[in-house]
Amino acid sequence: MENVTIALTGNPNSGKTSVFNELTGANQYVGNWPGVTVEKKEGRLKKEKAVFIQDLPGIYSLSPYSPEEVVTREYLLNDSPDAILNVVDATNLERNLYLTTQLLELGVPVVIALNMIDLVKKQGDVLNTEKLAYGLGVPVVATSALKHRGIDQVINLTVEKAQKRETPVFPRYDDRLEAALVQIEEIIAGKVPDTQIRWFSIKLFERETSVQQLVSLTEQEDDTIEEIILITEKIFGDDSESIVVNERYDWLEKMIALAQIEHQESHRIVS
Ligand code: GDP
Ligand code: K
Ligand code: MG
Repeated sequence: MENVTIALTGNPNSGKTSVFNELTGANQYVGNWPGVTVEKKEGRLKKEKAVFIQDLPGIYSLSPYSPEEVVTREYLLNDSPDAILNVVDATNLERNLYLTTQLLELGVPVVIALNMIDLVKKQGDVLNTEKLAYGLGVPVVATSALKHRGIDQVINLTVEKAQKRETPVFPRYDDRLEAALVQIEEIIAGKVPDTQIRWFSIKLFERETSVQQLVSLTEQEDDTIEEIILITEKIFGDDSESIVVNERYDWLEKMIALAQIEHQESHRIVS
């Protein structure tokens, strides 16, 4: 088997290190507080040594504001893992899937481990993993790193997606925002990796300075992008960063509605 590298990514305390330990047989420290893993840790899949697993620092967003965000973001953008295994705390879907919206924009295959599913059950809740997978456009597997459930299934799927390099369809937002993003993409095409163009266009729309520095644009191109942003801000009556945040939450709301099912359907659900 050819080597593949899989990046474990998710919010702090979603269970990344627990999943890492399950997969690799390692014994990394699992702590019930955020920020335990600031450095990356790499291991190999127990049953298939050609699969490298990278445990990344827990983050809430792909912004460059905390050391964890910088380490994780630089790894995901520059070290090109073959797939992202996004560990999601199923008891806190909205906050966790907010990061997912950004991971889907990186041009890397994504598979979701809907972790802590034992706690969801304990609370008497049911989640429809099939509908959620349909909405997100990526596989979703209910897991419990604590009870050793779903881990084999989720890693097998992730390796499969990594081998096929099956990249997700990123979330589509309001047409008025999409129009701006398409125009920015036309300007930066060829100046950023093709697979990451969506991510770069959104970051430039947000006027993120660290990304502006990464893309070499002429002064005129810079001005054109600023014009596009200003027009869009006027249309929305909001600043560009807030526009993106609101669009992400609007999209998430629909995803969460898909996941949370009515009781009469619950007999069809496997978790
Ligand atoms: P990380 O910060 O994402 O690396 O998360 P950890 O692996 O350190 O886990 C955080 C806490 O959640 C620890 O107390 C784990 O034992 C616990 N944990 C991890 N996965 C599960 C799970 O599936 N179910 C339950 N109930 N607890 C879990
Ligand atoms: K932790
Ligand atoms: Mg950890």
